[in-house]
Amino acid sequence: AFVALTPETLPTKLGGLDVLKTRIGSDPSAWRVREVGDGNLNLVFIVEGPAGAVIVKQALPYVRLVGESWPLPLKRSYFEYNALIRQADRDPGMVPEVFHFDRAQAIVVMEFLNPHIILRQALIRGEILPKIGKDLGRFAARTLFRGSDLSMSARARKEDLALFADNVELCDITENLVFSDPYFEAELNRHTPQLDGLVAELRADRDLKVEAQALKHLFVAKAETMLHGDLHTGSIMVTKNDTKVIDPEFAFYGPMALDVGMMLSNFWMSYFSQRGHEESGSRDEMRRFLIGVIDEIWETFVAEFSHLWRTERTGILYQRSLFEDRGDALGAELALSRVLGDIWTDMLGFAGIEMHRRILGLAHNADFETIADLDLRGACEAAALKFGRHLAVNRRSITGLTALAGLAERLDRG
Ligand code: SR1
Ligand code: MG
Repeated sequence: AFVALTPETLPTKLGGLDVLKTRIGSDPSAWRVREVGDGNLNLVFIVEGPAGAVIVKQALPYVRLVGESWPLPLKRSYFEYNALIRQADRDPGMVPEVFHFDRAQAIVVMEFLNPHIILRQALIRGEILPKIGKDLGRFAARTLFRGSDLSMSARARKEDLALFADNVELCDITENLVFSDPYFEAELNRHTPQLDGLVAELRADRDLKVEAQALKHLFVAKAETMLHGDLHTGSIMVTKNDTKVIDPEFAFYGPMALDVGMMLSNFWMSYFSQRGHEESGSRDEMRRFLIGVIDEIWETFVAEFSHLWRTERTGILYQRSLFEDRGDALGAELALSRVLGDIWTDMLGFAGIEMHRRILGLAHNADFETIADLDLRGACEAAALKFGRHLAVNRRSITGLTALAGLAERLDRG
């Protein structure tokens, strides 16, 4: 039967595993164990010893943020494990290495990333990270392209579609928390009181609600590739020179645009929160950095996706036999433009909706939550909500990131 680990029981429970003895030290009684999980769902332990350290992550049979009243199946750990090994293959070096997986106990033992910190914390501190845009743009392109029918064999892709189709309960969280709850008075919602007027306006905004549901429609029906599924800045760890993507327990087959949109959204939210973190000096350099990162992620994504399209298109979609092999390279390029155009449009929509749910729904972002002055927090959040509404409703007519940077600046100034 499943038993939740504690720092006291962990050495006895896992001390027999050779892989851990090698990585941490042969005497489990000398291991030091700390529970450090600060996410919404799981237990996370750092286990250190004379030979090194590992992370032990264990799912709980309920949502940690809410408690036992919200049960959540342990099998999410199986999806996380399967996603991690596929991402490691599709973009080597970008996810923590997995050392051990125990399906019954919902435990993944993996590489301890040190001295990495959570990207969201780095952005709140105002740290400039020179590699982040390229690393994340490439990660998105490689994992999204290589998990799809553009690249995989039809059988392998359909088998993975079936494997991840069982991640129903985590998809259900996103379906409710991201796409529906922010737009009505759902029980677990909360928001900064200073936003009351704007929240009422958004909940009465028919165009916005239609777009949110159109995006939910894409989320549930466009089973295009294996997504990370929860690719926000709390799911990324960084040093100045290294980027790692963690926590893919929400993985499933869905629209490519979701991962890209959620990622950019969280950088935009960081941008709008900077005003709340200026106690120790201006954050103008940080603002320029964040706008630059958003550009760089998108440009790198497009460049890498295009490169893979031209060099690795081995799946059943847009076969070379219809285009390049018949001397019609232009046809393949036109198809690429169309695919990227659809990702662009939908990415903007997902980005907008993600901003709303982090300000109006259950699960908020530390970027805003750590702003103690509620008037200031409300002003930052209001700018993000308006920006998010623009992205979601006008996504089909937005032609580039430059105009969006201008709008963000105007809203940020208030
Ligand atoms: C009840 S879980 C709330 C949120 O935490 C996770 O990280 C996901 O973002 C989810 O939507
Ligand atoms: Mg998570």
